[in-house]
Amino acid sequence: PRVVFSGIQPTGIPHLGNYLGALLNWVRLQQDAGPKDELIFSIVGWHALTLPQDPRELSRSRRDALAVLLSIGIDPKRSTLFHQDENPHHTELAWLFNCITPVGKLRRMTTWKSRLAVSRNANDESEVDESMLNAGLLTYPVLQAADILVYKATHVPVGEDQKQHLELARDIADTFNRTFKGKSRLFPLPEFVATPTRRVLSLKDPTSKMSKSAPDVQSRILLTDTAAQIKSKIRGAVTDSISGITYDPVSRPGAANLLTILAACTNEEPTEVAKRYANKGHGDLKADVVDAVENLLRKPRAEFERLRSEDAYLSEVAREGASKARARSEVTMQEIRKRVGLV
Ligand code: AQP
Repeated sequence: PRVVFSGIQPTGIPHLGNYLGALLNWVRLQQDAGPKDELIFSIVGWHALTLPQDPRELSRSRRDALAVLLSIGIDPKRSTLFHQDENPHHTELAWLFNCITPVGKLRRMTTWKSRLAVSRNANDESEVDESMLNAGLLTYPVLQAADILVYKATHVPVGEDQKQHLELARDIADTFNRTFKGKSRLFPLPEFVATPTRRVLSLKDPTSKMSKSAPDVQSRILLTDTAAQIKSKIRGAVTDSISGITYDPVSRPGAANLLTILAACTNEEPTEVAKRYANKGHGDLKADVVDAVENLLRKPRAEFERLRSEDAYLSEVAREGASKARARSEVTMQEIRKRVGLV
């Protein structure tokens, strides 16, 4: 049987990239799961703290993330849905993993390198200085490994941007298995589960991914955006001035991104969709993307609006989810503590 684990940061309302790149897969895996498969989905509050967060906003985002996951169809009776920060086993295991992970490996993570690149730009090309960055930014991939392995997860549906971190998790699992040998290897090596839509790009800068933390709110479509907001954001998406539509992610990333989004909505390949627009303009493509995205988001948005005022229900789901998660990970932690000698 499979153990599926994935997480999302409570850093704002999830966007179309989160949805098409990861969350839609969570729902599909839940639908297709066999009776013995386990599904564990987490809102990873501790990861959000690697960047400065306003406490009141973080608290709201945490709750909103839960409501969004329920509104897209995660069923708390079938899946374990919980707040990571309500299960201390994640940080306990992260500490043990920190003690077997070379710093050099963490410095090679592209997420860390891009943080250094950002500080370099902010500093006007002056020397890159690690002292500007907190240690959490360097070590959070280790916490991610703990998030996954504390449930001995076998399958991890995440966006392509997370692939390198998953490789690290496999590496850490393997190091632990070899360092602390028992009768059998303790951790499975978790597998990446790809979605058909690997990467949704920013509507304003189609060379970077759509992101919750990008300053320009027009660059992303939130799962709770109204029809009017969806229309204005897609109409304003950056494309190019070449006539006719082709799928060319390298030289026409803006148009390719719109084709990717439309293809995800219609369950097709972007190249197939492109053929229909070969003799049409960006305006025609955008009009159809507006309709397709609105159709996709209409139901979850209405469900979110209904759920967001259901305080008692949301608290109850979170409480039950955390309790199930803790009971589940305690079993793994007992084995781990025994192997390392902390008994
Ligand atoms: N643009 C994207 N395209 C495809 N998948 C994406 N994911 C994120 N952005 C895209 C996937 O969504 C899941 C949850 O992401 P997350 O919130 O945990 O972290 P993130 O990758 O850091 O996402 P954001 O939106 O960019 O958040 P901020 O700006 O707060 O860092 C993951 O599986 C991710 O791969």
